Order: sequence, then C-alpha cells, then structure tokens
Amino acid sequence: MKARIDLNSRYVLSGVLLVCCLTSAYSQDKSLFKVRQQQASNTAQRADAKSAILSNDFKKTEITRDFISEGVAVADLNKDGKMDIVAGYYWFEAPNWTRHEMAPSRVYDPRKEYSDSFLNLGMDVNQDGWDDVVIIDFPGKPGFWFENPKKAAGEWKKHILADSVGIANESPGFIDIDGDGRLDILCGDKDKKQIVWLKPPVKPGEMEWQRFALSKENVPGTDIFSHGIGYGDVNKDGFNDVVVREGWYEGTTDKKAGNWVFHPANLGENCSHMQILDVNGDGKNDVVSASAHALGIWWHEQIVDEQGQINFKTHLMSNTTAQTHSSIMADLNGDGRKDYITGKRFLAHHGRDPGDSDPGILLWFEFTPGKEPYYKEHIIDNDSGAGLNITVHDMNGDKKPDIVIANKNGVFLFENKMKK
Ligand SMILES: [Ca+2]
Ligand SMILES: [Ca+2]
Ligand SMILES: [Ca+2]
Ligand SMILES: [Ca+2]
Repeated sequence: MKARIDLNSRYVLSGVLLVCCLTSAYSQDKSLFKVRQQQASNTAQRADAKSAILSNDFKKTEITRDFISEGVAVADLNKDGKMDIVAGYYWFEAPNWTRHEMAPSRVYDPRKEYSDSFLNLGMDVNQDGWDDVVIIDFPGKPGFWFENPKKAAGEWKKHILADSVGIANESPGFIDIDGDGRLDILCGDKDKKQIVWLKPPVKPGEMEWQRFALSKENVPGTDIFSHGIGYGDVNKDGFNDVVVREGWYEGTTDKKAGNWVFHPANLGENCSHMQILDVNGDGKNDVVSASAHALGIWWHEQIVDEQGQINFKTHLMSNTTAQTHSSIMADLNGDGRKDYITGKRFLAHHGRDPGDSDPGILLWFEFTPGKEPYYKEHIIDNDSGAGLNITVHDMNGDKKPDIVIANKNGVFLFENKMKK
C-alpha cells in the first residue's frame, strides 16, 4: 500500500514539475509587465487601432473551421495546374477545397490541445515532378516530409529530415540560404544549440536533407522554445546575417562554416519571424518583429555608435492584436516594396495568454520610408488571425499575392482584391 502511495505522489510530483516546466518555458512575466507599460503609455494609439475598419481589400474563403494545424502551405498536389491548400496532415483540393488526408489525423480541441503540425511548406523534395509536403512538428522534434504518392491511393510516406535534427526556435524560416533557388529551413539545433539550416536534396530522386551549421555551438536563439529568428544583411557587407532576439550572427560567404561571429544587441522581446529591411530609409537595415505571446509589433532602428558598434532602438508600431506568432513579407499592394503581414495566433496556449479575448485579427503594414511614422497599418480580417507560419501565393492567377492561414480558428484563404 505504501509503495502505491509513493508511486502516486511521484506521479503527482512529476505532473507538477511538468506543469512548472511548461509554464516557465512559456512564461512571459517580464514581457507582460512591459506590455502593460506600453498599454498605459499608448492608450490613445490602442484606441485608434481598435476602432480601425476592415480594409475590404481581401475576399475571405473559409476552407474549414476545424483546428487541424497551425502551419499552412500551398502546392499543386494532384498536378492539375491549380494550387491546393495544405494544413497539417490534410490537403484541400482546388477549386472546391475538397478535403483529403495524407496520413491518419483528426480534428484537435483548440482549447486543450496542440496539433502535430506547427509549420508547413509545399515543395517537390525528391524532384519527381510531384509536390511534396514538409511539416515542422512540436518545437524540439525533428521535421519530416510526406512523399506525394502521385496517383496511387493510400497513406503518404513519411521521411524524417536531416538525421532527426531536433528543430529548435519557434519560428523556423523557409529561406533559400545558399541561393540555389530551393527553399531551406533556418532554425536552431536542439542538441548542439547551434544556428543551422536544413538543405533539401539536390539531385532528382535523392531523399535526404542535410544539416549545415552557421554559428558555433551553445549560442542564443537555439533553445527549443526560443522565440524569433530572421535572415538578412544587417551590416550591408553583401552577406546575409542571422538575427535573433539577443543579437546577430555575422554572415560570410561560407554557409557551412559553423563559425559566424555573434554580435550581442537588444532586439526586443520574444517574437516570431524577424524581418530585415530599411524601415526609415536612412540606408541602414532595421529589424521588424512581433510579439509571439504578448502584445506588440515593433521596428528596431539600427543605430551605429561612434565606435562603429551596431545597436538597435525599439519603436512600437502597433498593439492592435496580441500573440502575433508568425510573419511574412510580400508585396501585397504592388508598389514594388514588400509589406509585412502578421496576425493573432488564436488561443495560442488554449486561453492562458494576454489578449485572449481580443478578436482574431489578420493585418499588414505597408512601409513609407522617409515619411514618419514610416508605416501604415491595414486590418484584413477580425475572425481568423494567423498560425505559426503564413503563406503568400497567387492562388487565382490574377498576379496578385493572396494570403493563406491555418490556426486554432480553422483554415482560411484571403484573395487580394487591391487595385494597383
Ligand atoms: Ca491541384
Ligand atoms: Ca537552397
Ligand atoms: Ca552582412
Ligand atoms: Ca534604417
């Protein structure tokens, strides 16, 4: 009997410890304090944003209201020339969005569960002419890809990426790191705590992804639950660098060196995909980020001090919506300049986050360098939001980029109806 009790109390204890671990991994106490400070000092700004009207520039299509994935992708999976929508283990066939299953899955409870699909990417991995689907699972797990069975029926074959590298950092980037025209995955390596990129196979018929390191081991931005990473040329030396919240890794021509030098800098709070662009048009590249689990969208102005040291000054761009756990750049309005798209990760932690009762807003910013405040906010929708990645693609062939999102609210397509 005693043994039984001990066993039970051990279960209770480990349960408590697990909850503590999870809570501290996601803990935002410090951020919350800052959010409240910002809310207090920006009441007028928040009121303005709240009263903002939907732009009416996008036509919304509800693909499903089921929570099946927080990642989303597009790909022509049945090779009929029309782009289909992928959300986790399901794909929706254009043009009527008929649902198909790649492998057994189910609908998840948005108030209690995470799905097993955090970010998605559509690409022809083995280059057999049929698009495949890459899935990034829960933080720290290895990614995998589903091989398109072509016309054959049955389950899609699952292949693990790059010798099971545990993908760390919650906003891995789908970025062409080596410039060969194929998208790679920029992320952290969970075990080595190193900034790495995973490269898809090069030759047709090859299946294996390769892992290459950019930074040294045990560096910032590489914990399982690290928030925020991006790729761009910070110091304008012609080589793209990696930014994380804690600073930036100086890029060189060698993308396999594993020795990129780290420069500490303050790039704000826990955030989603970090974007590098010259916001104010002063010739120096700045960084735009959005809070992953609290409230705030910021631009971090690059300022070079007298010693030539690169620092950043953080400016609040918006506090319209919280939990902006993904972002992407795309030229939505056709002015030749890329815009910033983000949205609320609806019920990010099942209702335990600041701003949970706010509507599921999807929004974008155009940039107006040279003219303060250097950006303009537009709200697309208030009953969707965004998941852990956002996909932009011309889905209807009118040459304008459309937006696709998947989160705990469902899966949605937003067709761009803006006139140039
Ligand atoms: Ca298709
Ligand atoms: Ca590549
Ligand atoms: Ca650089
Ligand atoms: Ca600048």
